[in-house]
Amino acid sequence: MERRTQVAIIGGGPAGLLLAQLLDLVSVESIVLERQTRAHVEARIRAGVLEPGTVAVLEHAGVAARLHRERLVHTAFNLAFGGEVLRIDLAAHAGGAMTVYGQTEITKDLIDARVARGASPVFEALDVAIHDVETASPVVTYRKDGVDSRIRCDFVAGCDGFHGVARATIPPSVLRTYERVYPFGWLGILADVPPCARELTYSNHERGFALASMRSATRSRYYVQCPMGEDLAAWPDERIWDELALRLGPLAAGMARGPSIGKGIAPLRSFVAEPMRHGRLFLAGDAAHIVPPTGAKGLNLAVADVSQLTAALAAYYQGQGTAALDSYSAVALARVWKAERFSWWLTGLTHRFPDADAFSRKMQTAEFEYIRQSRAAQVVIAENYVGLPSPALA
Ligand code: RFL
Ligand code: PHB
Repeated sequence: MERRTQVAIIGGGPAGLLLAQLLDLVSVESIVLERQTRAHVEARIRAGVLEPGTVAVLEHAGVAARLHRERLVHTAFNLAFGGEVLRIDLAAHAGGAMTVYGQTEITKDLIDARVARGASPVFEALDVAIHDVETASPVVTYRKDGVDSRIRCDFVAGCDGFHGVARATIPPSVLRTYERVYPFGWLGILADVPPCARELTYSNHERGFALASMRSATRSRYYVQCPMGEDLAAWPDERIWDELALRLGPLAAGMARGPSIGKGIAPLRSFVAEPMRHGRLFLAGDAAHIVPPTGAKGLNLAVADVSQLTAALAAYYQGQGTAALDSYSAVALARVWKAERFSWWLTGLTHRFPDADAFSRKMQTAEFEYIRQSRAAQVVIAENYVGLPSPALA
């Protein structure tokens, strides 16, 4: 079977689904190919904290009604270090607030919106392969239910995450990658218990980093730093709760414990692929870049990428030429590298590195002390956390 569309989108995560939804609004046709089942995509537990700019894009896309009903708005978060807690006031220092609303819920809202428009993603699309992106007429092939299919298109959007096929389509001679793998991971637990505090706390403790987060007034999300390659079986719920109690200290005094409804270990990595475009293939989201979750930037970057890509494709189809498509990679990378820097820096401040010597520890302490005393330093953190302005999206 052969079909034709304007943009073939590989990956039905938040980047791919939102791109399809935004393209609809500018009358550009697309087809989303997703390897997993709908149930699998809707069950993945990932991000939880959205920048104001991300919320604005979701509003524009017409998928923010439930978000507005159910979200929590946070005007500050806490940094804890050596028993001291410092509140970073996002409203006072950056005039903004973060939205707490799970990526899982955004994904469900986006799939519902696509289905309502009669444009459901193709789930369980296997063996997706991208061909001829250096020509004016790329082709994407895949197999579903044992049937081989082809999509002829004008452009391909690679929104298939870090382990997808899109980035691997770009010849190694063209692609340059930059990477830092951290010697630890985050062990996350989700539980239907009220959060221990109203705001998020990132804690640097001698036993390792801990994060107290949430999804709602009745659902908590916590993380603890664990060694790389750790076995989840070594972490029964009680061990995680005990570790959180130690690492969060007095903040966890009122921490309610309960059975986990989701648990997993995520490695920490910084990664950027340059350029984010090859011929008629455009990469967006985790397919092009990964940040350690410490700055809560991954999903926000994915949303910024597809928002920019939509504007560039709309300009092309409205007869304004290829200038915005041609500058997509450079403009996106300028934004990406700043988020990479912030995520890397906040990871360095808040985690215990196994190879850290006494000097490195003193540097961490001095840095925290400086932030505590300096309004300017707090402003820097706040403006990065709520998201730097992105002129291309204005
Ligand atoms: P995704 O979500 O990985 O989606 C990619 C989709 O592509 C599909 N796919 C394929 N489909 C067809 N053919 C193939 N060959 C395919 N290969 C893959 C996959 O099944 C999937 O459905 O990438 P996307 O859309 O770019 O979205 C990126 C975000 O998911 C990611 O950046 C965030 O989750 C990162 N992140 C956070 N970001 C934030 O902004 N704020 C946070 O608070 C935050 N916390 C987190 C996070 C990520 C975490 N983990 C698990 C890595 C916390 C954690 C623990
Ligand atoms: C989350 O709630 O999952 C979360 C919050 C803040 C982060 C990362 C993850 O920096």
